[in-house]
Amino acid sequence: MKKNYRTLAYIGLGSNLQDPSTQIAIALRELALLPKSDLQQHSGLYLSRPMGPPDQPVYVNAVASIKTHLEAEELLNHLQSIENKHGRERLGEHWGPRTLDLDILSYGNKKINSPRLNIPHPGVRLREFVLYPLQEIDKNLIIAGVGRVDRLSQKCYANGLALLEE
Ligand code: A4P
Ligand code: MG
Repeated sequence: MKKNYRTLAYIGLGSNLQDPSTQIAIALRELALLPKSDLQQHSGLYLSRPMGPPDQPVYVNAVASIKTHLEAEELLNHLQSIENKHGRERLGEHWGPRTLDLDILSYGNKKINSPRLNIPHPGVRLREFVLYPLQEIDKNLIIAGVGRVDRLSQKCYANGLALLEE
């Protein structure tokens, strides 16, 4: 029998190379074209200080929500092929610069710890460039096993995070 329930998933987008705002704007259009999925909402674009090596350009970050019939691993495959289309190179530097990074922040209420996936994403509770945009699109959001996004963002230093004008 065909499965007809859909999972609400949140995706984090980040870029700090090759015109980051355009990379994110294009990626949002690509998320809207994912198979078996509907884009629900996306946040504005935020300028954020690099987490990790400081000698890299500032980031543009955003988040989006989708409703999807894709399994989490299938969704990851699609997100990685979008990253690759944006010329993503993996040069081995931990938290180094990138044209496009797409992370699955949460996938319904599921907890997944597999060799390819950690869900909820372990960085959610600590990252201003994830929590503030999540709060923008859903101030009542609770991420299972992580907590209420409004409370977490209150506790999270904004670190100069700035919403970009349209
Ligand atoms: N993986 C496991 N769980 C997930 C998940 N929930 N979503 C695995 C996506 N991927 C997940 O990712 C490495 C592997 O993580 C994947 O193959 C997948 O199987 P990657 O994209 O190749 O490498 P990465 O992104 O460099 O690794 P990492 O440690 O996940 O980095 P993050 O957490 O993505 O952070 N500063 C600012 N201001 N803004 C940013 O967006 N991003 C990073 C990268 C560093 N500094 C930043 C930002
Ligand atoms: Mg990543």
